[in-house]
Amino acid sequence: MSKTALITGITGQDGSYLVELLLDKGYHIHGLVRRTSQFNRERIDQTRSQAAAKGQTFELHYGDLADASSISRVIAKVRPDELYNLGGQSHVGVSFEEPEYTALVDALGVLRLLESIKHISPTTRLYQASSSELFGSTGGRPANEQTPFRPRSPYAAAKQYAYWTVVNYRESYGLHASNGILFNHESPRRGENFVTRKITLGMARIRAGLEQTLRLGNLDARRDWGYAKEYVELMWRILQQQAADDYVIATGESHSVREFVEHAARFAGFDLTWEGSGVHEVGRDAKSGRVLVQIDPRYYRPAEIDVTAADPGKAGAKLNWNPQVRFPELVRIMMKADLERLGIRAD
Ligand code: NAP
Ligand code: F7E
Repeated sequence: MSKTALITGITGQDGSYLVELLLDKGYHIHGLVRRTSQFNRERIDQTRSQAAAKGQTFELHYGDLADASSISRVIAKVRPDELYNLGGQSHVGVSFEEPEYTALVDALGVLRLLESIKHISPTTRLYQASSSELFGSTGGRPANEQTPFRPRSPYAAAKQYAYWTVVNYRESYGLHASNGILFNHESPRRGENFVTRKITLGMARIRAGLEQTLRLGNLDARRDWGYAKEYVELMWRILQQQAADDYVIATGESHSVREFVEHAARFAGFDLTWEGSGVHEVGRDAKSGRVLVQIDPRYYRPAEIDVTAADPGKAGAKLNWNPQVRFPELVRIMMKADLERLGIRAD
């Protein structure tokens, strides 16, 4: 018999890939969506039409992670076999500007889901979108499931509350609730104010003559970047395990923002060279002499994580995790998509 999944954050990057995966597996899909002044369902519109054409269930329900009554109403109605909590204020930089809202949604949101599951639908399995931000700065040492947490942003502090609440409800009430501690994962569907997408979109727009320069913050931050489309498969695998547990998901390789810019620029047809230092550093196209990249201190954060590094060994052994898309291929996929969106053929 087909299973039923409820997804919060279904309109986001990860939600949109997860829904495609679960529909392929024959799931009935329900998604929680916020009321917005304009529809923002571009990432799932096509999938929804395809599901309708095949007669597959794909229903959206208004609700908000900040609104407990909407959550319990939807859980009581859907009684999902699996609940994927991908919703939330996901921008670390913005969490310094909106710390209270971030806590309300990212920390207390999962508490509301767990309370509803406990009372209404205790056999529902819950996946919580935890984050590598929990680890803070590990000095370049690869973090695994045993590494202590040291959050460095309101976002990370909220995610830490959520993480431990999931563990606590598992241990106290026997719920099947798991944390996927995912390192950064990107795609052509990534929000435009995350650094990877900002770079690929910016380079494509410069190439198309729509913009002059790309303004960035800390070029030397390093991240373990993987491909979102691959990572959602792991969310599903985590919920198929007999026992609920917590897993680090990452590629095991870290690269700098600077390297990302260099790869993206090359793909867009530029030959980038760096000059100067600090806020005066610029990236110049050696062929034309044009400045393509400038530093804007507005994008520096009050507290930065200089390097994230991961040891995804447990997921490798238990979930058969073996990432296929590595850094250069990820940049290529994103750059190609953004160039093609602007009508520029890219190979
Ligand atoms: P995203 O693209 O920013 O999507 C976030 C989703 O959450 C959107 O659907 C958004 O709805 C929804 N949302 C925001 N506030 C909400 C609220 N108050 N109530 C209900 N829904 C709300 O994020 P993502 O990259 O897909 O990430 C998915 C989850 O994984 C997030 O929780 C994020 O913090 C976490 N995470 C992401 C990464 C990563 O690298 N991508 C790594 C680790 C963890 P709207 O469309 O209406 O804005
Ligand atoms: O920043 C630096 C910035 O905003 C990456 C979220 O999905 O992954 C994501 O959080 C790095 C940081 O992602 C700009 O300072 C430089 O060091 O793309 P980001 P993030 O903060 O790593 C984690 C795992 C999550 O859980 C989050 O939900 O890039 N950086 N210049 C910049 N960052 C941005 N956004 N914009 C810049 O102009």
